[in-house]
Amino acid sequence: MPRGDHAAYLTGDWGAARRQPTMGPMTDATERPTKRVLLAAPRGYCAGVDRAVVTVEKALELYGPPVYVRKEIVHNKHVVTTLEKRGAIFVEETDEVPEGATVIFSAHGVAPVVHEEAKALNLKTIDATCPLVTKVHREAVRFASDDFDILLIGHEGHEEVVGTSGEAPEHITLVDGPDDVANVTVRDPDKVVWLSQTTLSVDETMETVRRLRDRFPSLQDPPSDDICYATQNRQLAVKQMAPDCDLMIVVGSRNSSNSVRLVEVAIEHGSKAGHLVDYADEIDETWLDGVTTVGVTSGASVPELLVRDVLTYLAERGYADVAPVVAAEESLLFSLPNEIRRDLKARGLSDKMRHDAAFEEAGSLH
Ligand code: 0CG
Ligand code: SF4
Repeated sequence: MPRGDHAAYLTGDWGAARRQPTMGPMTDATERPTKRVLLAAPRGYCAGVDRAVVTVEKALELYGPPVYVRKEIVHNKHVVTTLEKRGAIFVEETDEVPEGATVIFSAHGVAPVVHEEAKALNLKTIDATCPLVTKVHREAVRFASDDFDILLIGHEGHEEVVGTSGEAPEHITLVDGPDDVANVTVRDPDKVVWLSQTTLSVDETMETVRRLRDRFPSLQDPPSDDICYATQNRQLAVKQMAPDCDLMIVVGSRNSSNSVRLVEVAIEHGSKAGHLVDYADEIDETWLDGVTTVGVTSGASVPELLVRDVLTYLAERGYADVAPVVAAEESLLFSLPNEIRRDLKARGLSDKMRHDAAFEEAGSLH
C-alpha cells in the first residue's frame, strides 16, 4: 500500500508502506490540490504506557474490582474513563485508599515517601512506574549521594518531577524551561548536573541546558538521555511532517506533557495550525477551511482507536488519502511489574504482554 487509503488503514493493511513528504500534494484533473492526511509513525502508546495499562487490566482480572490507582495511570481521559468503567478507582493520594486494599502507582512514578505511606496503611502496592522514569530516579539518587546539586528540568507540578524530586529533595532544584535558568542558585558551581523529565520538548530542553551551561560551565550531562525514546521519536515524526501540513491534529489529553509538546513542535516546524483533541468530535469543522494537508499524530498515552476515529472523521470530509510518515521503528516492550507477574504465575495465567490480533476487540485500550 504505497499511499495509504483510509479503508486499508482501518483494516491495518499497512505492509511496509512509507513515504516522506518532500513533494507538495498531488492535484486532480482540474488542478485543485488533493486533500490528504500525513499520518505520523511512531505515534500512540509507548512501552511504558502499554505496560501500565495492562497492569491495571491484569490487576482487575486477578483481584477483581475495585482496584485502586494513585493518580491517573497515564494522562489520557479515554484510558482513565474506560478503566473506571471496568472497576478501577482513581485517587489523588494514598490515604484515600482503604486500609489493606491494593493500589497501583501510575506510570509517572512516585516519591519514596509514597511507598512509606502505603506501607503504613498496610496496602498491597503494584508499581507501574515506567522503567525509564525509574532510571531517572536512580540517577538522582546516585548524584545526590555524590553530593551534587541536581538541576531537574521539567514542568512544575507534573507528577513525574514531583516523584523524581522526592528522591533527594535537598539536592534537587526544578528548572521549568529556559526562562527559569536565571533564577537557579547552586552551592558549588563545579558540582552540578542536569537531569530531566522524560516527556519534554527535546529542542527546548537543549536550550535550557545551553543557558544553564552559560551560567555553570562545569555542568555535567546525565549519563544517558532522560527524554525517552518514545518522546523523541514522536517529535521526530512531527518535525518531518510539519513543513507540509496546513493543520496538525494531535490526539491526546491536556494534562499529557508529551502530547502537548507535539502541538508545539508542529507549529515550531512549520505546520500552519495545530490542535490537541481527546476525541474526533472535538475537531472544529472550521479548522479544515482551506486545508489541503492534515497531519495526524497522537501522544504516548493515546489508544490507537482514538486516532482511527479522527481518520474516519477526516475521510468523511474528503481527506481519505492517508500517507504514513515513518520517522523511526519501535519494538521496545517492558515486562509487567514483578508483583503482577508473580500473582499471574501463581494462578497459572500468562504474564505476557498482549500484542496479538485477538486484542484488537472493540473497546480495547490497545
Ligand atoms: O506526557 P506525560 O508525562 O504527561 O504522560 P502521559 O501519561 O501522557 O504519557 C507518557 C506516560 C506515562
Ligand atoms: Fe516511559 Fe517514555 Fe512512555 Fe513515559 S513516555 S511511560 S518515560 S516510555
